[in-house]
Amino acid sequence: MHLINMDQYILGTSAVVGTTIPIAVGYALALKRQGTGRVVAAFFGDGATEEGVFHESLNFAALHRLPVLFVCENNFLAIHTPIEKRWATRRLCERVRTYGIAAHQVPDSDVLAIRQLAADAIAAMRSGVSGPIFIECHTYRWREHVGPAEDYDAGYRSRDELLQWQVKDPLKRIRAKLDAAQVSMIEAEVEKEIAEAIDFAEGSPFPEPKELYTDVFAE
Ligand SMILES: Cc1ncc(C[n+]2csc(CCOP(=O)(O)OP(=O)(O)O)c2C)c(N)n1
Repeated sequence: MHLINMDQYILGTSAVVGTTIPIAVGYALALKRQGTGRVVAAFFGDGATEEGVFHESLNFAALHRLPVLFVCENNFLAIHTPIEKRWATRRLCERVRTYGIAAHQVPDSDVLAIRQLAADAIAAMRSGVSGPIFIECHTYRWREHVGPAEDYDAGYRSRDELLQWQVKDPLKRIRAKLDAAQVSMIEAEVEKEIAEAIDFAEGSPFPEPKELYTDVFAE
């Protein structure tokens, strides 16, 4: 949360659900006016689509044909409230299309399908053939809303649901496409990166109290 790195084109995240969507649209307006040919990608959950600003942003982006790829990661949950208690219909893509935005749904976490859709969408926006494009990716949250624990005893969903999603686990499926040597190479690289990060964290001093004010105010 709160990560911003303009050098890496990361515009920032926010604790307030949905607020990154208009920021992405505003940035896309600037990019279009500057004639950069660049595209913004905005990622958000199904809960964010319930915010008024989602609809305002979609309408504005469609009207001005702004280069934004909207990616909704729909895990059917907003903290502990399942989608059937929040949406009268699940026709999210249909709602988005009424704004004049092409919308695609990927119901099975197929990462290669998502990659292809995103690549085609970005190429179409870069060449000016298309305005904004929307992708809804169905997915599932294995653990609690925030933190490492499981909460299947909290009463808002069942472990059965998890088991159905674990069958289509995208990591398992993409791993099955690689040969064993590639898998062990990737695993070794990841283990090394994690070990280095832990060493760095444990070897670093605690921050000084004055660090509280670093990057809080514009210079
Ligand atoms: C405007 C606003 N309302 C409520 C919250 C409390 N809240 C934090 S996360 C969350 C659920 C968000 O659900 P979703 O957008 O689907 O994202 P997910 O966590 O499932 O990825 C809520 C309601 C908030 N942070 N901001």
